[in-house]
Amino acid sequence: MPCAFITGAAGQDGSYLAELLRGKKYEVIAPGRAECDVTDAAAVGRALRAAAPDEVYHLAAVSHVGQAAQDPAAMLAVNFQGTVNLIHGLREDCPRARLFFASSSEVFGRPDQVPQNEETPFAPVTIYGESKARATLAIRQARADGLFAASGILYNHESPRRGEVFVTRKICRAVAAIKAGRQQDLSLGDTTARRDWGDARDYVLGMWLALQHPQPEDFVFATGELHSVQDVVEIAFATAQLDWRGHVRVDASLMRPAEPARLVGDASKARRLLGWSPRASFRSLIEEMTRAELA
Ligand code: G4F
Repeated sequence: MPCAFITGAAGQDGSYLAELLRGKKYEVIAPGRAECDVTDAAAVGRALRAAAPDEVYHLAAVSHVGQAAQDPAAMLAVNFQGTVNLIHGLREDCPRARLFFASSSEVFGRPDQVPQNEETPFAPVTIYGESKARATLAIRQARADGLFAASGILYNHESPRRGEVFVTRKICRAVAAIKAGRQQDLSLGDTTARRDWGDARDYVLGMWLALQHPQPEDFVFATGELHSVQDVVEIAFATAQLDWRGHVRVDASLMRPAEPARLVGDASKARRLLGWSPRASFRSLIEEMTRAELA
């Protein structure tokens, strides 16, 4: 039975990935933050020695871009230093294990190249993007040093398990609350902002496929489609048979000072080498998320 070690298993991606791997008859070791704080190098080493995993999925991160404003040092510590600690622990204790790192489209910032691929230069415009860019470079270095270390450059990916701070889930939850008469208004930041939104369940399959590939590489996982926050609003309200007009307010305090732009991915390398493609459509994903909240 292969053994997989997942950091950040309590999150949306970690929970779906653990289910996928258990379905494939893996033993899944999913330490909580208390058992394996990735910022504590000694704790990471102990956890890896005890688990002796075949595959490591490093998903633990401070993942909400807005959290950087509250504590940028913590974001860098978890997202960058945590990755360095994991690489070091693997090199010392499990050098044959395969490592997957969950990188982000935010590494590209506001790129001129559209869509982006694995060769697009990193130029982050947020602390979050910077933390992920630095960690992705550390993964590339570890690969050059002989570790099997792969990165998935993940574009936004959502599901009914998405955290409530992210805009898709925020909108779907608010629609259900408005439908039930518990809420009147939904305040949003920039509703013209556009993202490449996919389904988290497709993306965790990509993570697993990246580690089954004979070589460790970087892979973009994306749908290649851009949609606006306003598109999410219109689909979610329509799913609940509500008119969004009269409910949605734009609140300037929710606008982001440094907003990435034009983040749309070209996943043709993952399609070609891994046979990966996103199965879910944007519309069906937002409808499913809204129905889950209504239920
Ligand atoms: O849902 P979001 O907060 O996700 P964001 O910032 O794009 O980050 C997500 O995707 C990244 C990949 O590109 C990941 F690396 C990261 O970990 C995370 O998963 O915001 C999406 C868009 C943004 O343009 C934001 O400005 O929605 C816009 N937005 C407009 N009003 C809002 C709101 N976002 C939030 N969270 N809340 C609003 O009221």
